[in-house]
Amino acid sequence: MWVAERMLGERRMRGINRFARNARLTVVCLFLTVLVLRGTVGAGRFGTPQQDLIELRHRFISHPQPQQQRALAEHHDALAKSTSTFTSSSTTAKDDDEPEPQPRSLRDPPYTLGPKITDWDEQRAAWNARHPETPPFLNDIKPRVMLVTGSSPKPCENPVGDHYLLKSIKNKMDYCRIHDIEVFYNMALLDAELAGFWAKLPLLRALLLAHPEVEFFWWMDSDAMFTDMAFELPWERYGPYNFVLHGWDEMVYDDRNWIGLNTGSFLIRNCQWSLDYLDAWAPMGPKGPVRTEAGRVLTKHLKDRPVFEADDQSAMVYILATQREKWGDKVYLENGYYLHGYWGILVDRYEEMLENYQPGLGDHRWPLVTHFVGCKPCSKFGDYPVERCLKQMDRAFNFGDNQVLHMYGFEHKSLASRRVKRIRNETSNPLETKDDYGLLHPAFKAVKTTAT
Ligand SMILES: [Mn+2]
Repeated sequence: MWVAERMLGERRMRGINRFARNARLTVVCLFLTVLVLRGTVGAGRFGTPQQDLIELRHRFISHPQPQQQRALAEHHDALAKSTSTFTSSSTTAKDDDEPEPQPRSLRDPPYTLGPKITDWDEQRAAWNARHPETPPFLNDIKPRVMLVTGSSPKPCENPVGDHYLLKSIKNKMDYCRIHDIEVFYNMALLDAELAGFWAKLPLLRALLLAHPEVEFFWWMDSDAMFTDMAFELPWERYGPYNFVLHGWDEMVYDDRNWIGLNTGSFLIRNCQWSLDYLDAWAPMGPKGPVRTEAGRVLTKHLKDRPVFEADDQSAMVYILATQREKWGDKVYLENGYYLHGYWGILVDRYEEMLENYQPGLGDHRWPLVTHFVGCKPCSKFGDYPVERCLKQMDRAFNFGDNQVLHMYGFEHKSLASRRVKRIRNETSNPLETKDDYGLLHPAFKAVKTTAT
């Protein structure tokens, strides 16, 4: 009896101890919850979520714990997003107008795109081994490619700009269908700090990590159009390279010229090297004092660069020119054809090209891409008069579109015309019609997956 009572007492003591431990844990959890929620609750009452986020960030800077900081930020973001889904559209519109967050200062820790990944090649290889149904190469040389492009989440300031964005994506869809390339069109600003020309960086990283089956991502600006629908990229040339841009070695490495390469149309391979490169590329991007100060550095060190905030292209030239030994051997600067072609030297020659050449050449005789650098049809002001830009964009679009219409027996009445005309008589044996440019059933589209 006494023994039983003592055992009961011990058990009760253990119970009390356990309760005390649990209670302490609960209080700690409660404290952490309040700390996290404070951001959200405070946001509604006293400030914007971003301001609170920055306060939170400052709170953690005294005890730097980058992983935890990002997790909190993401948690906070998720909360903010989930509440906004339930609000009315008018409130959502108001949310969109909320004041800009306080920009990152030069004293803040440098911008990072996300948690550091060091074994992506292994992770990706393991995933691909488990998914033989989507091999990263469609045949011996042709990689699985995804073309990535996009435009602002907002309608264009100049309403006609939206029509040109539509033409631009239609043009890309045509090329990609013919060449068996997937398309991703982005309209979301994934990271407010990297708005503008830098937005492609977080986007490419997100896609790269979500699509281990894709070997190459092909970034293309919305102001660039395909003008050679028959030109297939020389993939065999890029085997040893991870980054392919239009450019010239001497202009980048010797002259450090800011237009020695162009970042309006480039290929980036899905691999660890590319993640590392994106990490090295991003820190000059954050909007505000960081981007402004980085712009000063770039203008000082690069040839002929005007004074303006840091852009991704100048940063790329700067990195390659100053750290050639680190990155140079994996970067291919292409000038054998127009991966990017400056519109100023091409658009007035379309008639001459039509007279002398055929699609499929990709170079100055029949440019793969015509890029309207400096034309801003979506905004009110660009570097060139809007009328000239729009007229030439129509010509470029029709030049490319003629090759598409050709497959179906039509073409534009002229490069300036939206109207089309028949180019051959209809026949009762349609399958015997000659496919002049070989675009209907192109050989490069035929998937010859190597048997496993
Ligand atoms: Mn562009």
